[in-house]
Amino acid sequence: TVVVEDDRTGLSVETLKRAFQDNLFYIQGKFANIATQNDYYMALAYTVRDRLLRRWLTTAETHTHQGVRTVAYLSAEFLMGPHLGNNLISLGIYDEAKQAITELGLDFDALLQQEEEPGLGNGGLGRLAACYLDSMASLDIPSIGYGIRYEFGIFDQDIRDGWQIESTDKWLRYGNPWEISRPEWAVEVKLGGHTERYTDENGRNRTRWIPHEVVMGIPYDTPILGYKTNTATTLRLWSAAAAESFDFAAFNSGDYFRAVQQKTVSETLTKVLYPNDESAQGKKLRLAQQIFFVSCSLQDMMLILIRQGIPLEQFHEKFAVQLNDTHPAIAVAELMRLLMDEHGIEWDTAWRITQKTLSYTNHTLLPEALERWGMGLFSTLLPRHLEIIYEINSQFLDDIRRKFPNDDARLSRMSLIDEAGERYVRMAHLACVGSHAINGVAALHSELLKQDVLRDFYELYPEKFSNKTNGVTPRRFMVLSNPRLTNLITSKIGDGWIKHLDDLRKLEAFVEDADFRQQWRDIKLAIKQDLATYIKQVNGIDVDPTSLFDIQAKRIHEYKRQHLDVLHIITLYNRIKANPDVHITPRTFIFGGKAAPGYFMAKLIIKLINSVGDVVNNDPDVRDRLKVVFLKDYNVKFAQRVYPAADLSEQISLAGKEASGTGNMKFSMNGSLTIGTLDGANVEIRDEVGAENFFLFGLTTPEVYELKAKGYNPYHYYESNPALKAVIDRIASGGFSNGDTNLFNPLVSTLLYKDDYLLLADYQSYIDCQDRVSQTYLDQEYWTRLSILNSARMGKFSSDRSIREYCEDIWYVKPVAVELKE
Ligand code: 26M
Repeated sequence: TVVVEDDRTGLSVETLKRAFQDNLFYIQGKFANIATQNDYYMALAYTVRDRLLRRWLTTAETHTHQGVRTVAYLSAEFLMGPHLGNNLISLGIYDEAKQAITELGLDFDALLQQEEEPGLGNGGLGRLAACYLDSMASLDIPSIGYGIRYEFGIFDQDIRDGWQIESTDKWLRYGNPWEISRPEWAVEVKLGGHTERYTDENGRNRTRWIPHEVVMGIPYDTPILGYKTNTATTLRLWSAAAAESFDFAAFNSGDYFRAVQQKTVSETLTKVLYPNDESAQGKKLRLAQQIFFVSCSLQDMMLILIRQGIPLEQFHEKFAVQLNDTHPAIAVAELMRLLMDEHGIEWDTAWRITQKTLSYTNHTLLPEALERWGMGLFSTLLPRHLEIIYEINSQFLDDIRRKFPNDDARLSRMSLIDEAGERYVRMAHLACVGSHAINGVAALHSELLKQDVLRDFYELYPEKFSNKTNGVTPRRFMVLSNPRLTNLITSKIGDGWIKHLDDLRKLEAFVEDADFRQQWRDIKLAIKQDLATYIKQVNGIDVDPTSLFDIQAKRIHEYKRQHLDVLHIITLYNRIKANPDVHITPRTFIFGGKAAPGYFMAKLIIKLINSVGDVVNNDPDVRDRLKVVFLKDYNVKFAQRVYPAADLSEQISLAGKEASGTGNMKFSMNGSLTIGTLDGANVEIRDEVGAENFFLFGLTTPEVYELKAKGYNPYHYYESNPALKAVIDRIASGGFSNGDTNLFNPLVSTLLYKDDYLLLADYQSYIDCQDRVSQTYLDQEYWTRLSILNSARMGKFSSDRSIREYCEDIWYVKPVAVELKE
């Protein structure tokens, strides 16, 4: 008998080839002889999407019919990375697709590289949201991600003359095969205007909001297929459009141009992602983006219930809404408003529903990153929300008075309104009051929240607080990004570890197997060779793949201390200049990361890295023992190639500043060793891998507090440490700026006279630790053992573990199996 598979669902190589050619013709509208690389990519993408659809629609139907509680993950950012490779892995047809494409005479890896990633996030927070969607789907948790469909994501970074140059990220230029728009489920969002009281038909006093403008939200859905399961959840991103029905007045009066102008104002709302992480400036458009996506999302959830005839009094039984930092914290007031003003529910009931529905994750300890909105701006844009916040605040302050009588200082510290000078709405306080659960993202961070940033809230509601240490998905950051290591691991312990990362412990049995160690080393070397080829192509720099690849890849920020890494490079350079025959373990220093466009000091750090590179890479005395490379335009697609290539991962933030970090986990899983401080999740990584397998340096958090309390004087460290002095002097005297002593002056004087992030205090400890790293690398057998043990002991840092904890302690949701009908 001849069995012919359906072209849209069949998974055999033959069927994949047929479907691919069919899509090239019917979707892209091209004969093969004129098809571009992008046409081929699109044809493959549609071939894969077809194979997701049955699971996707069946998942939605199953969750609806079972009436289960769904997690709604609200995030202003989702940094998804390319979809194609990940979906092939989840479907379990990566090898088949590769064979099909190869047999058609095309370059499969080139097609994967063709995908323009949706860079709809800045860094860690956005990528965490993406890992959590993957884990929720993989664990069969009913879930939906809600966010913003920015037309321009995080800017593209170029380097010119050593400086960062930004350009717009036109990710939608060639279309997006992964999304389906659902204009029939559009909703309206109000902005501005004023409020009015009225009496409803039942004689109750109600409030009505007469907005200044109305914007439409159009949902765009992307399927999120779990790994080797039938569950495919949804990422629903909102795009702003003009409400056609709204400015009728302008149309009717014949003011066609004003009506069209109004349209462009509406559509600017979701034009662009704000590129600053870790600093909150009160921009009106940013607040408009927040209320826009939050209101769209909450209305959408309500419509889902209303369509099924479920009363909104059960809202909290059907949805657990997670607030990814304070960016969606306006949800507290918006959920209250929708329940009361739009659906007639009484305050007390609405408040119970709101608190039971919402929970809040904090991602930062930096004071400058805490969001607050100026009262003028807030009341102009959200007059009704301000009234609701005042009422929440008045009841909240009464609560505090009952529990802490006669404590005015506490009242003003905790109030939702900052009244110290100019008045502000404090979004973290709103999130804490309106949620039943508050969590930090690593053990240390959660402790510091309780002792410091949210101390008053902890004293008032200790039961709300918990820790949920971040995790990352091993599907994208091992299986997809490191196929060679994946195959080696699977050949030894089977493939169960991909869903149960704790199983990696079984690798420990092979640490003493010299053959296995050789294979492990060979793989690392091959990956480093690939990256060296890329570096040669893009940066024009020759790097030695056998040298120690020392990588720091993350957003550029003073607290992350990329410039401490640079101080180490210059220290080694000085040793060489003092004695060219000095023994140096050859190293390649690799940096990647974007600076916020308005963050001058971060941009100057990029310039410094490139300037030091120019000198070190070209000085014959160095004899190629040191190379410094800045990889431009670091993004998820590129990160996947970088993590597997590292020998050493730099996690060197000042203790008490990095909430968790997640790059630290991705490097370590791929067999990199870590040099790091006791900050964020580094503490837990070190606990897991063992202190003897982790290069620790630097002050602890209590030591940092102590030093600052007694009066920190960076200049003292400069004066009393000749090596450090020589490093700073070389920068200051123009050693990396052709004698120009002005260029790096802002950096030098900040270090000498301010040094908020204690680089000079941690310098010697860092250098000593780096010297131990260099020594250790000389014994390749020993290094390999440590590398294997690092991977083997990273099970805890799967985002599957994090999601299980959220489900258990915060969301109260259980897995739901999805059965595919014939
Ligand atoms: C705020 C206001 C206006 C514009 C942008 C922002 C903003 C955007 C992103 C502020 C912060 C943003 O991200 C912060 C972030 O990425 N934090 C990181 O979160 C990770 C996941 O929990 C942690 O691992 C990192 O330690 C933490 O820095």
